[in-house]
Amino acid sequence: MSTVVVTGTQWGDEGKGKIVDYLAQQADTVVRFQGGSNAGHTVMVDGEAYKLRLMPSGILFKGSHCIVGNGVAFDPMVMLEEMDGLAERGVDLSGIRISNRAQVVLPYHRLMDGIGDEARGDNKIGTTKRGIGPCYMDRDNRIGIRVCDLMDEEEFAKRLKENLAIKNKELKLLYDHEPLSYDEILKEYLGYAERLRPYVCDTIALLNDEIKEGRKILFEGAQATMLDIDYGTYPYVTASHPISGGVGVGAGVAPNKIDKVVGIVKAYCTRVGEGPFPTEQLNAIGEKIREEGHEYGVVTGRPRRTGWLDACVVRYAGLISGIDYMAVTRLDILDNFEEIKMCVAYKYKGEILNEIPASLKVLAEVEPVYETFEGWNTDISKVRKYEDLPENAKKYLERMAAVTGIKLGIVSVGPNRDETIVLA
Ligand code: 2SA
Ligand code: GDP
Ligand code: MG
Repeated sequence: MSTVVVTGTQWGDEGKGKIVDYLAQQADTVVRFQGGSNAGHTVMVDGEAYKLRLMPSGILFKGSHCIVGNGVAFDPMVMLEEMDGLAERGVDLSGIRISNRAQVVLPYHRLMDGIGDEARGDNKIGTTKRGIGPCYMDRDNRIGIRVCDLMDEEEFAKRLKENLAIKNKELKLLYDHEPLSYDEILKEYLGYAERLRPYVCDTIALLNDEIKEGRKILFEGAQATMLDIDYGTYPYVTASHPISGGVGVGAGVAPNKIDKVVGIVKAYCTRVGEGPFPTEQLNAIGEKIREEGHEYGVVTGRPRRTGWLDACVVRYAGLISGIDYMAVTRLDILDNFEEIKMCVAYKYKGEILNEIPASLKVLAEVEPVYETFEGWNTDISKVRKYEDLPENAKKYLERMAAVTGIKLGIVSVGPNRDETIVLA
């Protein structure tokens, strides 16, 4: 391994945090390249849960560099909260590096995300309300405030004044909301700036130097392919690029510098927020998956929607991200099912579709073509070798590899580091 990208293949929460933490054992540096505090990655170490949002999941390894790349919507308040929580638990924070080009999330972004999404009524996206969409909107509108601006008191004060004048007008006009206080935000953010200053640097130069030196770098995707702003179920998507190509724009590392791409595949499917989900099970099976898997949002606590594995979606992710091998997670959650289904194709108006339809109207109406597998009805959490998995579990995995066209590399059978099977 020298440069590896980890990307989610479904609608997020596949267990990327666990696999990043597992792979980070051999990495020198772990990098976030998109998204922000909307991510929720739970990492278990020695039975203790660490819930990370903005912080790269490699933080639990002493000495590793943890980079927040330029493509991240950076919320200094959340970052400091996380840093304080981790420091209290004895985690070494000295490896953190924050890009001076990352866009800063401000209070008006969080506020507008919340009221803006609710105001869409039936068309709401169901965002995490962490201000991610509005922050990227300001970037694209070329009025965003970057970390380098936050580090320059005069520049920050000027830009905040200009932006807040616009935002307060919008808040009043669109939502009849009272204005936010310039003085309060200025004071709050200058306080953050002082605390964060030692960690801020040009991460593009740093990363490219590290690559030249042959250091091992892990790029940690948040969210997933089907939530990608261009490749996902638009408009029910996040505002960034979780696909492997996101590394180029979000970390300043060229495509020819990437050695491997790992796709994380949950053994079934979940989704939080609105939007089509062809294999969703709005029935007792869906409830059983949710309860066995404790499928609730890490950031918001929202119950996740649940359903069978959609191999069409994983195949699509493989294509877009150039996935070299997959890490299948949470196979143990299916331990107590008599029957397990896998969607291997979509049918629309009686015809088999070869591609994931762009039109959400079509996607909402496709009929999943299922294959049914016998369950294994065994506790697999203690299995450490592929050959020791029950035959029915292997049949399920091998069919998954065949339908998606992606090699099987890792099988995860529990949240802890050691509950991991690596295929030779
Ligand atoms: P946003 O806030 O603008 O990114 O929301 C847009 C859509 O993206 C979805 N999204 C997510 N889906 C799954 N997990 C996410 N992270 C948290 C977690 C979510 C939580 O790990 O559990 O705690 O609820 C995540 N982040 C964004 C979101 O649901 C919208 O559909
Ligand atoms: P992420 O957003 O992709 O990092 O995933 P989340 O952390 O939001 O959700 C995945 C959850 O599954 C976390 O609570 C992990 O600790 C847990 N997890 C990861 N892999 C496994 C596994 O193989 N088995 C079980 N039972 N839990 C797992
Ligand atoms: Mg998550």
